[in-house]
Amino acid sequence: THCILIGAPVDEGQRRPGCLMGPMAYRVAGIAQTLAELGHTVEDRGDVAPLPGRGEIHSNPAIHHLPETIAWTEALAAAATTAMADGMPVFMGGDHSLSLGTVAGVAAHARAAGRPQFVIWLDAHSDFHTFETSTSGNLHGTPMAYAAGRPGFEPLTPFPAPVPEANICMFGIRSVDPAENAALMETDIIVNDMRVLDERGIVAPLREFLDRVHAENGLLHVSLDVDFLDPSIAPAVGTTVPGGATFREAHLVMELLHESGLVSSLDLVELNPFLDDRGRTAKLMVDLLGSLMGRKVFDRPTRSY
Ligand code: DIR
Ligand code: MN
Ligand code: MN
Ligand code: MN
Repeated sequence: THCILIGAPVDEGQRRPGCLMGPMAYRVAGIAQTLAELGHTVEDRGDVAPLPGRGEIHSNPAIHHLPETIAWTEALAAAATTAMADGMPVFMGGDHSLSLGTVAGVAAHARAAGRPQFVIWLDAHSDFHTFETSTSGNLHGTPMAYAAGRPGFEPLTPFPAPVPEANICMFGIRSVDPAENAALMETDIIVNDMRVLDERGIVAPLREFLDRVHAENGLLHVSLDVDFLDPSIAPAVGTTVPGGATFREAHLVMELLHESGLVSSLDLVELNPFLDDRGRTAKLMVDLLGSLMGRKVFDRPTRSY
């Protein structure tokens, strides 16, 4: 695979400074070497610079950094669409508001290619607020709703090619605000919250979804929020929520994604290196990427599509 590293030092989607250091932390943690050792070609396109922000204000007074977020969204969507034509983009965040742009860019590419877009959202949170429903005003809580084509994102341009609800699958969910919950109840989005993972394990629901992506010849975007992981193994995130994915669950997800051969783009988001413990969270995220890109314990015969 030709892996295209794209830094997205976005910090404006939440209130705890530090996510802007994420791209550099991934580089220091050896992200390029990890991919190269697995036999991939690697191209680091450096960090995306946002276009100039415009002076929008919003009727929801909680919303902050809207002009900056619009600027990031436009710049990242363009970078994503370009990169999709050349290889597999790996977006190194940056907080999760960067996915307003990356998912828009990959979905636009999928539409142009005539293939359905699918999204796997690995996160403690559903990120299903609109600009109108957010009470925190933190726009990292909105990208999933934007990608699903929900209204309420003015003055952002409408999502170019909304991802069908049934093509969206969340894992690890354990913090959902009331407005998000109400909106999700009205959708066909597959919400594998922690209750589902405790009852069924992570493998069965993941395979069900991957089977559909395969059957429909879809493109698959994976968005990995650090807080998907349990805080005991991944402390470097502003919004820790107890009860997250274990080390072994997380690597298993990544290995199954690799075996599927379906992943076409990836976000690594919400790493705040300022909160890290001797780089362990950055290193864990790079190791998870290693599993996603083919690292394994031994060459077991794999189920292949
Ligand atoms: C909360 C927290 N739902 C909010 N969201 C996220 O602020 O809207 N935290 N994404 O990481
Ligand atoms: Mn998130
Ligand atoms: Mn989260
Ligand atoms: Mn947050």
